Amino acid sequence: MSIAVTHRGPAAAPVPPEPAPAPVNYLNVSHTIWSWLFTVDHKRIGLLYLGSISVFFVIGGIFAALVRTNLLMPNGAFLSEDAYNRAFTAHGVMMLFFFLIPAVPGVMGNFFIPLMIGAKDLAFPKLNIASWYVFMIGATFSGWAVLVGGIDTGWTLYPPYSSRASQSNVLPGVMGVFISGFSSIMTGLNIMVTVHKMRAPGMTWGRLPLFVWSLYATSLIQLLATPVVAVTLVLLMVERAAGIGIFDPSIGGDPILFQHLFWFYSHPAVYIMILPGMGVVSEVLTCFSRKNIFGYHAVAWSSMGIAVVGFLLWAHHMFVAGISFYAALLFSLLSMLVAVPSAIKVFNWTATLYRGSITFHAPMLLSLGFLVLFTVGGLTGLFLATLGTDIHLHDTYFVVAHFHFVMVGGMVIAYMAAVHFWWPKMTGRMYSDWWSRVASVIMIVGFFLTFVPQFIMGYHGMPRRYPNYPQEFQILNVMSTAGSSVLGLGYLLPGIYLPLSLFFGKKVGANPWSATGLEWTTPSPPTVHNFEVTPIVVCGPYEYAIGVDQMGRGLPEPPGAQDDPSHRDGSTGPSGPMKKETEVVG
Ligand code: HEM
Ligand SMILES: [Cu+2]
Repeated sequence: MSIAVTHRGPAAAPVPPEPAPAPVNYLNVSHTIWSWLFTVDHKRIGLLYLGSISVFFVIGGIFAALVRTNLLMPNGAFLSEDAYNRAFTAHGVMMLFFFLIPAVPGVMGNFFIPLMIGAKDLAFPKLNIASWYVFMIGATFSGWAVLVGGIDTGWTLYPPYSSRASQSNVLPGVMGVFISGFSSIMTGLNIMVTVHKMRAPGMTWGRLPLFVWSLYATSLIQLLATPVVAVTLVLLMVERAAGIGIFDPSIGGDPILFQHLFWFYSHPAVYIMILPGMGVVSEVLTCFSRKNIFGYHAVAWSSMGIAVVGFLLWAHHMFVAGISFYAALLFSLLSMLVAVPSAIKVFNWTATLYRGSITFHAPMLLSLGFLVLFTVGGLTGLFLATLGTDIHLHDTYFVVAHFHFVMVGGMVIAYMAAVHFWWPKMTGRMYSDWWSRVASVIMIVGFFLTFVPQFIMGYHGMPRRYPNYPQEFQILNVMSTAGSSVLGLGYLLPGIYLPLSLFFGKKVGANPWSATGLEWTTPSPPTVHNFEVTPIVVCGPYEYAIGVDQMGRGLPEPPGAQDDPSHRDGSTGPSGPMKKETEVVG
């Protein structure tokens, strides 16, 4: 090289400076398909989950659209009665087992737990990638069962429908759910061990972000409840394949036994579906109101309370199944009890907002939506937990509305909030602010339009799982179907602007929301091993009032601060004196 330079002599044009190579991160470190399929990086595994559950969400959504369209006409618009059964079963199985249960733990848990506690990965990286493969094998079984003819038992798989009576693909469907259960157990185990063993110095239990607490509680349920449903599903398969009477009364079995075993898992499982959402909302509400969470310990311990008490209520699904009156009384009381920790959380979130400096970006809009919709869902649970009213409401559209308020209004909205909150960290790009706000509002409005009519028709006696209904319910059904198309549009929009942001979105720095968690001290997207030096944690997770992250470093200017006159002179608020340090962080 030096020879070439002397030859050219002094007249040679200056060599243009080489463009700085893009810093190596977990995305651009390698590009082959194998580097994704055999990755043990928790961040890439999170994205594998994101891709796969998005597909299952779309499949589940298509079946929902079929069901709702069919309900436009009192005698069913186009599906046969049998096809209708298969459509709502496919909807339930795909949405619950293959979207909602893995959504936040599989995507956000995998991606963010290590980043939030200052670790380089989860405790068992290979178990982690194994969990995704097991999940995909289970999904293949159930997905295949659904696509080649379907299952007609409902997602609850009650015998005798599911034992000998059904002519549909019960075996492969159940097999898929059984297999994917192991993936849930693996993820739960991995997260629990990680939280116990891999916290950075100074990250005490009292300094854990509430998202970590909520996933810890979720993991406890995944670990302890999933084996019960696994055993139950094996018994069901044995009965169906070998004709041994376990649950089917015609061959000497006990169908109520199935219901006990099924709900012993599936009631706690509804908390697998909601606790992670509660964790997301705790992060977002504090960040966008620039306040410490109100009652940190109460919120953290109420997650554990829900996880424990959640194991004691299963038979509230069986009040009309002929259980003894005294058992029903007890399960009713215990169901009321679980509302207490849920209410504690709602109170603390609301108190966090009080006198906060609130900005309404998409994650915040969605979290506020969660706060309202989850509260309605939880309160209507109390109507169902009351023995007298449940006899009237059981198996009506009131129940359908109740659980969609908690699962969709609660968890799906919280999942959307999580995606919008952490998207810039995961991808290094920001999506369209305007479109994301529009989509958030459409999701919330569409949700109300879809499910409020269902409360009314359920209360007036329209049963669930029926393909046809008396004329008088048509108006409410048409309203609900119309609302669901608004809701569908709300989900479609992020499916467009989020992928577009990967190419056209503005590049963001380490901490675009000016948030306090350790994950925001890493570059966006994070490097392969997350932290170049192990972070040392010096304070609690939400020190917005003094404006420092968990390592005690100053926060950058929060988004929207320019519009707030109190921030302009730099004398008030955290951003003034801390601003210089910001550059070090960013
Ligand atoms: C505030 C606490 C809650 C109480 C007291 C409560 C109570 C109940 C009761 C008593 C039923 C049975 C109604 C019937 O079949 O007649 C029920 C059904 C249901 N709940 Fe809740 N619930 C609560 C929270 C939740 C949460 C957080 C979720 C999910 C994230 C959820 C999901 C469901 C589902 C999926 C069903 C229907 C299952 C089925 O039959 O297919 N609930 N709830
Ligand atoms: Cu329950």
